Amino acid sequence: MFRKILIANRGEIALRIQRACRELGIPTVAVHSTADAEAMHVRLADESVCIGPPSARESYLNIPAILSAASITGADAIHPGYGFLSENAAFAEMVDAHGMTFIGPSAAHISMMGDKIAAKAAMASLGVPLVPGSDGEVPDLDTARSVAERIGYPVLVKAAAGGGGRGMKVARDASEIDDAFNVARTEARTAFGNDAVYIEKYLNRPRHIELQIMADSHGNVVHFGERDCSLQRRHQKLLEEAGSPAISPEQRDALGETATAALKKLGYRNAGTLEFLYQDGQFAFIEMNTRLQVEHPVTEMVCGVDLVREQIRIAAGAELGYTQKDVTFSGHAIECRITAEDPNTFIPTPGRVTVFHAPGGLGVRVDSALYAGYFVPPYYDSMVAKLIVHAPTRLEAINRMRRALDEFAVVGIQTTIPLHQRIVNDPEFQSGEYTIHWLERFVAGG
Ligand code: MV4
Repeated sequence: MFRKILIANRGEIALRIQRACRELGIPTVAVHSTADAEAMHVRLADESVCIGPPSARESYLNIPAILSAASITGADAIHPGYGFLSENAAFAEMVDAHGMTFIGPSAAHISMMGDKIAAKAAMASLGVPLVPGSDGEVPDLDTARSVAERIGYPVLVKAAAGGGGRGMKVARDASEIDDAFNVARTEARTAFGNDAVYIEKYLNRPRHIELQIMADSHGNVVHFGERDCSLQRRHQKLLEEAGSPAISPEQRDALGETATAALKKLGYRNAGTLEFLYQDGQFAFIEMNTRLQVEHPVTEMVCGVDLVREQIRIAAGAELGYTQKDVTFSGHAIECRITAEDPNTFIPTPGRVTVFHAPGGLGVRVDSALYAGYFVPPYYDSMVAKLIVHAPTRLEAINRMRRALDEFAVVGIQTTIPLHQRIVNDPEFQSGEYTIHWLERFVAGG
């Protein structure tokens, strides 16, 4: 097992990782920017190192500073959390080159999945279903036009280096393909320094469903079921559920079997999430995330597993120690991502928190680094708390979430708690029949 783990992150996820380390008896090192000197993740760590000024580029993304901090403190492993350096293959490689362990997949797998064309080619060759589309990169306009004619409009031009909604252009008919292709290409070149694009059939009303998997370095792979992440606004998730209200246990088993077999053949290691679009009873793989995800707690609640603990054990070379049939699903979990934003305009609201009272009681979990007196800095992501509930049925989980949101008191800054209350009180949300477009319309006022 590791001697000491450096956590290359901040906020609630830094606390989440510290908690897993503490339960495993592993000391932790926190790193922080000058703006985060008073942050909870620094207060709760065994040791901390200041790695730079407020801007993330000079602190949480500062690879030399983070590697130096690890080396000075004698850390032998680094957990990247999500965001920041978590999907940076060069960083993973450098951690290894410095004789430390990157808690995550190999640099080669991070880099493969970072290229959406390579990721899709790998998954297709292993029997995972894809959205109809181009066979790899679309190099020129002529190819773009013929691919679009073959699969039928509307189509979506996507950047190979994109993902998470960046660098996509829809062409509704043949009159739009030239512009979509040219604009997507130019944007991809400027945004990612890689102008490779590909084309998919545009699905008009899918759900966004993702599958959590975990693989050890001994060839064992299990899945922990799906999460429904369809409730997004501008590619920011607001609420996630496990399981999906649209998926049956049989569909979950079938998808899980295909996905785990594929990742086993790929030699993938550590935590990973396969993203699918689900429409008309069909799953289509679109991307794979090679990190721990923000919404991992809903999976933990229904499976009764500590995913961060598993990541650490696996990175240290341990075997999973169980098989797919040992993974069971119990009840329903919902997460609300609470941000320091105006709930109507979504403008960030940094400032001092004067009162912080988190809800509690049976089946309620709050992952947050807030405390009364804390100043929410303006430099980073505006998410300040994740409220997760677990209950035997979806209806009970919704009622528990309504109760927990009512109990939550944050004074001093505006938060999106009132918006979450409106969502969970809405009959359409309660019906479970929503697509990726539902929330945009809901926040726009119907
Ligand atoms: C799509 C799609 C429709 N058809 N691909 C957006 C984020 C990125 N991960 C993939 N995205 C989409 N890909 C095809 N072929 C619609 C979206 C999409 C979306 C996906 C998931 C959640 C919210 C979304 C909002 C808008 C568009």
